[in-house]
Amino acid sequence: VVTRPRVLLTRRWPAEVETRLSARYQVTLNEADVAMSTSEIRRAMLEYDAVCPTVSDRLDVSAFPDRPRARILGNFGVGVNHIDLAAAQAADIAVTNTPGVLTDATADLTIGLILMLTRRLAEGERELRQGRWQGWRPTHMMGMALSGRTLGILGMGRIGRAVAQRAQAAFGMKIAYFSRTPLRETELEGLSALACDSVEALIDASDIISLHCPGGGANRHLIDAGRLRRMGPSRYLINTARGDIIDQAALTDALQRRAIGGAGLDVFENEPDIPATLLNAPNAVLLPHLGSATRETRAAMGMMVADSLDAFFDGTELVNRVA
Ligand code: 8YV
Repeated sequence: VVTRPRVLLTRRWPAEVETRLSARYQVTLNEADVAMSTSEIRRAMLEYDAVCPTVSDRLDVSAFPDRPRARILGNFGVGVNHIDLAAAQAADIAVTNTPGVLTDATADLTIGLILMLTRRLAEGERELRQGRWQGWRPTHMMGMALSGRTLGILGMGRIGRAVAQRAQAAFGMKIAYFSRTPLRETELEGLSALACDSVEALIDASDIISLHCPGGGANRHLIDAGRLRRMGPSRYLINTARGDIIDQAALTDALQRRAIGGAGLDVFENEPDIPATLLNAPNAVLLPHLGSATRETRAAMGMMVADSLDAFFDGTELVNRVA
């Protein structure tokens, strides 16, 4: 008999994906659905042919044992900064991710955060629910109009462009961007956007700065105390990318001193631990990493991982390979 490859899912996945994977593989589910430790992952690397992690797992170099059984890591998500890709490469383990399928969901949520922040939606809801609303008045809880304002996109990849399209088409915003790799005209897909040649120039040109670059590596603390100071009390910062792109302690301090206009955050430096000083910071909107959280998108992400595993074990070409 041919034994079926052993696959570990480190969290519970959408039911239809678990069902599909179980038809072909010996699947082990993390029934408790709690995050696994790096040492548990290291043990799993010795027992399973495929390990499928998420952003809640830390696969640093210590997660890679000598002579692992695992041959592929099918990451549930597009961001792979929680995986030491060099260690995977050295251990000859393939790594795949899920680009594209979560672009719209993440761009939608980014727009949601922009509206929550500039129109003070969370603040207003808290006031009403807590019985503090004094009734309508002309100067009550005024926010900032988006039309004619400039949205600065840091990282003009798939998600950055989808956010820019929405902001320009739906709200009449101007777009500025900074991108490591210059974009070709065709990649802008009809968007009229100002290319900035530095993060500083992007900050200067923008009313709202939204982060859409990968985390980790050189992007760690790209938004540091100096750049927050440059933003000043009138600009807003949005992060639906990765927590470590911002120096979170410096941001918290800037928010507490009202030294920047505000921040809308879906991602954090040490999820799910959020320091109390950030939890109670004025003019911050905080969400629990919901960027890709629609039923449709999470199912599509899982199916994409399943496609990658199938291709790997069929010996066909591995699209979405990152290592
Ligand atoms: C996921 C994400 O929720 O894809 C990413 O990089 O941050 C989100 O879509 C998360 O990564 C799940 O692993």
